[in-house]
Amino acid sequence: MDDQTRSNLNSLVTSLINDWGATHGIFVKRVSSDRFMAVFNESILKQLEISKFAILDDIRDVTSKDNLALTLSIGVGAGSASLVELGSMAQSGLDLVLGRGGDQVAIKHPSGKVKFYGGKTNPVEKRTRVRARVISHALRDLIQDSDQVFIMGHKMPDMDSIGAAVGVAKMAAMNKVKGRIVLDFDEYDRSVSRLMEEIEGDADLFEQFITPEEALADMTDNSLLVVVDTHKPSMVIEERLLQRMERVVLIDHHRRGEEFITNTMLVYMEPYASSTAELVTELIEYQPKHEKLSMLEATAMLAGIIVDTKSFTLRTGARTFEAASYLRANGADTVLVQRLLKEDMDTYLERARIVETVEFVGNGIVIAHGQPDRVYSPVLIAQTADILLTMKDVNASFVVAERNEGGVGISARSLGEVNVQVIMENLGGGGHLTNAATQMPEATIEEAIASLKETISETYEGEQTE
Ligand SMILES: [Mn+2]
Repeated sequence: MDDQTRSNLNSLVTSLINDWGATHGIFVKRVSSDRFMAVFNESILKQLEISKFAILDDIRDVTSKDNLALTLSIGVGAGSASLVELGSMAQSGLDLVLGRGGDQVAIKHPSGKVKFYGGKTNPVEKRTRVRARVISHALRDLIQDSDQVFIMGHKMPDMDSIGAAVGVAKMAAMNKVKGRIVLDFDEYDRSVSRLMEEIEGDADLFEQFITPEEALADMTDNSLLVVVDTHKPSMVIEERLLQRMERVVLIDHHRRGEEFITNTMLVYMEPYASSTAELVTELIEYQPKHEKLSMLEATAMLAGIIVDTKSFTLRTGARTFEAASYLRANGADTVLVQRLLKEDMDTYLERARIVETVEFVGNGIVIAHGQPDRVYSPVLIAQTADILLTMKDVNASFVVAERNEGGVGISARSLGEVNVQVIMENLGGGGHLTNAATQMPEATIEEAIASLKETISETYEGEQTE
């Protein structure tokens, strides 16, 4: 931007933040062009929490009037008498918030507890090709230093998880190292089982899939573990593998939650990407090309992108199409993807029955629920929430249903105006701004709906007082 605009914006932001400090009795000091330091006490923090950090909205709204939407991200350290500890908690809170897409506040306590506020904007695409190349080369070096590469996705793997794993296995092959995909052969949904049937027909590809037990037996100190499509230790297929392997790489597109795989050698987290398969496709483009992708490998990766974007409608950026184009050029079969994703009549009817229970609770928010004493798969619940979102006048959807493990689960979706992540976090869960979930092991459907309604109205109470 030109100098004049720049300096106007600069003084606008500075005066907004200084006024905010003066109103609340906070000491504020600018420490660099885009950073401020603020000192205040617990009772001021309480006030700020009651106001839900309205300063976030002020900065965003005022600057967006000039088409220069700036967002503020705040990390707070609290609950300790040590200034050193407060400082480092504030910094790590800020890192966390920026990793989640910014426009938020994280308040960290010494107990490790974190409270989040805000987060009303969707992250803007700002990752660069340079970073993809740097990561790809770093990963190539790690692969070449390994005797074998194990790849592991999340429990109940979906197309994205399997597609990304197949892509990473290919990357290992491109570097002449053996790649092996860890899979629990009893645990996946129907579309993945159709993909696995196709893969069984391709002996070279199928022999790369192994059970968690085989992986535990075969791993050495020199092996590399690549975790794809999740960053939560409790979500991976075999947690012991994670604990025992020293060399771990993480590739994921989910917004960062509190629970996080630590001790990694390389982390590639891009909440701006549509899917892990998209990220892995870009990484493959920068690998040595001794080996071409096979039709089935390219198709599995494309299926991952298609499922995670709902056929290129959600979270789709220019680079999603570029990755899809690369896969198509390398033989991905779109008709086969369509066949893998076909659904059966029972599932369709099951979802329709849940949709029938829909209730509007205001602000374009709807709640639907499964039948009591009936267990539904988490995938079906999530799909139903997606479908509700395609209906007219719906901005956000919540589906409540009983879970296999007992208690109930809630799956939440939003078009972006309603932050379902914060609502689900208040009920003990997590996720993205537009896609979140929680589990309530002790609740019945009725109780869960009651607490959900309460949380939703609390969220809106705060908005109206502003
Ligand atoms: Mn995914």
